[in-house]
Amino acid sequence: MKGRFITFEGGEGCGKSTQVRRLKEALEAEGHEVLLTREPGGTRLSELIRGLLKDEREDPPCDRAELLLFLAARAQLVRNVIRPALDAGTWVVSDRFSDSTFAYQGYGRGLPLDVLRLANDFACEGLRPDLTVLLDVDTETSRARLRKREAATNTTADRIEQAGDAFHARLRQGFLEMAAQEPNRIVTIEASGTPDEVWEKVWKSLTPLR
Ligand code: T5A
Repeated sequence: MKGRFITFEGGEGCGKSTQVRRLKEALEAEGHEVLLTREPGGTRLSELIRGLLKDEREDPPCDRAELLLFLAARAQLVRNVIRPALDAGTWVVSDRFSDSTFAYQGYGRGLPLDVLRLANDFACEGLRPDLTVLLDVDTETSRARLRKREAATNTTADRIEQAGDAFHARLRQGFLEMAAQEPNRIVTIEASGTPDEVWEKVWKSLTPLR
């Protein structure tokens, strides 16, 4: 039997990575083989591209180059990691996937959605998630969480996190619109509560797959 493919989406600091880790543990406790991955990243090449996307400031990618770099990283991850894992019956949980491209490069940067759909389908060979958990927080909460993390880890915001509030408001709106268009695949969770409160909702949203 093929594995299930679950993705987590949302704006900056919405708490995906925190919830993804808990989900892996919970699914493994139920006896599933689980592979955790993230986008951009998850293969050597894709991690190299991740570094360029997040930190290149001397010659920052223009919007179209940014899109193509995200898609190149995704093509490599799908072909070499996600597909083989699903075929082997492993459940794959990904911290971001295609919806991030529509939200960030489409709604955020303003690239045409019809072009994005075609290019994305080509990159991921038509692979779609079985379930997408959208963690929704307002821009203020997201900024506050990131500031707190930066202070705790002595780091600074990356190139994309530094985009202005209007950009982040557009992509949030984009995620919510996509969720309204595909209610059977995308579950929206209000994620401003504590990690335990959010986890309860995340676990419940998995019921149809388990
Ligand atoms: N991108 C990505 C695109 O533009 N297009 C694409 O196609 C793709 C795939 C990736 C960047 O690339 C962009 C989106 C991103 O800008 P990234 O570093 O992977 O960069 O960034 P994020 O995916 O945004 O991941 P983050 O780690 O920054 O945020 P998370 O995963 O949402 O949040 P998390 O769990 O790390 O939590 C953030 C902080 O908040 C705390 C955590 O402890 C942590 O300090 N926290 C909470 N605090 C209070 N209450 C809660 N419920 C909390 N949950 C977590």
